[in-house]
Amino acid sequence: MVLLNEESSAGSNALPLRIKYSVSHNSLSEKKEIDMPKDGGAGRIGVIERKTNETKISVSVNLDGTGQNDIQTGIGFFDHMLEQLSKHSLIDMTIKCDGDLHIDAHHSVEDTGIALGQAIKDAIGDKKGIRRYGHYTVVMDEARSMVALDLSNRAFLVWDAVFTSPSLGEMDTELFQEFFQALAGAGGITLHVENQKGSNNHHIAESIFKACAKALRIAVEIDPRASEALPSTKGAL
Ligand SMILES: [Mn+2]
Repeated sequence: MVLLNEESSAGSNALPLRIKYSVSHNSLSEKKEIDMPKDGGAGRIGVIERKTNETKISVSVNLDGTGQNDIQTGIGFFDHMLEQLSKHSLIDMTIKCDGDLHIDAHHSVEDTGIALGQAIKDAIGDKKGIRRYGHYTVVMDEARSMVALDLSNRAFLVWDAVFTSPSLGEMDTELFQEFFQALAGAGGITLHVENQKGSNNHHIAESIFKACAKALRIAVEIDPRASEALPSTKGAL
């Protein structure tokens, strides 16, 4: 279980931004304080530490960033995709995963998706003012992918993408669906992924991650016309 408590929020001029969070897993429990120096001290931040017998992961995100990232999962192609996710969403991301790659990349990819989803969900917080929905279509040479998402707190993945190559680098292509399933599940995201065209597997994967990034950017942004409103007629999200 991870509890996150954002002590300093947007608008503060104090630097560096201090985040308090506590982490507990199994019988272990620890409390940490992290300094995340950010220009202006503003930002919606999520910090997750996750440790199992299979992976040890730390993730921090700033939704109000510029797309800076430091990503090391031990899986080159996965790093390349996560860098796209950060760069094109403008969400700053630090992702470190130390996983059981001697088995295969499955646990590392899935658990990174879980931790990233949790971090984004925590950073969004009460969802007040966000646009909530986002969709984008990205072309990359012959490939075209569409991602539509709703930060609904209802986890749901619709996956429509087929890879003809079993792997890209050391990453099995079947793990892309596992990643987005984990991201949607932990992030409370209704997530539809559709690859519409493409033959090059690198292009298919990359266009999906870029489309997800652009859709996510739209959805997490504060709508200036409704910055104090919860985007739901239900009154809860
Ligand atoms: Mn590429």
